[in-house]
Amino acid sequence: MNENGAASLATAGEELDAPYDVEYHDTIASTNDRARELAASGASDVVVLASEQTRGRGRRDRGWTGPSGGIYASILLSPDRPTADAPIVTLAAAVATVRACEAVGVDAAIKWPNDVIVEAEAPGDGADRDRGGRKVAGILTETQSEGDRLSWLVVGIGVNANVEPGELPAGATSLRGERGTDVDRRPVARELLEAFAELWADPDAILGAWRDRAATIGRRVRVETPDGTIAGRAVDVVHPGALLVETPAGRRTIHAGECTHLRRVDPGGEQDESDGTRQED
Ligand code: BT5
Repeated sequence: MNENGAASLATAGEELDAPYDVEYHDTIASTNDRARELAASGASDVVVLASEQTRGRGRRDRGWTGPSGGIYASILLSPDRPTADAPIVTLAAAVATVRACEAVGVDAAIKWPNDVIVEAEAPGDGADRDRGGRKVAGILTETQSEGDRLSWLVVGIGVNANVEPGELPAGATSLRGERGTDVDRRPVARELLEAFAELWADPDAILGAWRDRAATIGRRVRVETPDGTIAGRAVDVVHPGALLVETPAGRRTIHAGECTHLRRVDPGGEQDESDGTRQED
């Protein structure tokens, strides 16, 4: 299925079944930066949507490669909620992103907390064996608070849609790369925004929906946290988005960190699934 340039994405906001105004840009530095500007001017319930980003941002000052043909969306909200609840929005966005990928036939899963990946089809099978999960989308949530309440929240989602995997960092893939053909970005963007709005309206459904699409639960993981590295088996995710990891020293609750999925290569050892390419959350 081919789409006609950016035209399809440009109209994604028309008759959207979600309570947002959509501001579309063919190209922009960063949709998160624009959403923050809108927040500063008092706006809310706005989506900044773009086909290309020239200075996209990841977490912790990392960059986000944003070639033309992608879907870059930042949703600006002003929820009346405690700041501590903010991670749940990242989980909702991850679920919505998986649903959007599924809308064009790409099976994706969530790597805690903010990566959407396409997993190797069957571990141990074929050339994919050592590649592990390939990152097809990432999420960056930014907040501003007054006291312990949120003033605003921006959840930024970057989906590698009609871009060549070769234009992306190692370990990344795109919807085009997975399907072998371009996708129509309009239904992908609409599913993304509509699924997000549906989950956001029913927060109690978010954790269950996340668990159903999690690649991390049940996996051996290594998580680098501000307090050191924790390795063990990921057993669950709990409100507002913390990962529970069973370690030899007991169960740990991890609120933030860089998570690597590990796989056993022989009875005595483990190695990164990413075959030397570091994959961070
Ligand atoms: C993320 O950060 O995964 C969050 C990315 C959020 C991007 C969206 S796009 C719309 C909105 N506007 C913005 O400016 N940002 C948001 P993190 O977990 O820190 O991952 C960043 C790392 O992923 C980089 O250091 C690269 O290794 C890798 N990476 C960069 N670009 C990528 C891409 N297009 N696809 C896959 N991996 C990428």
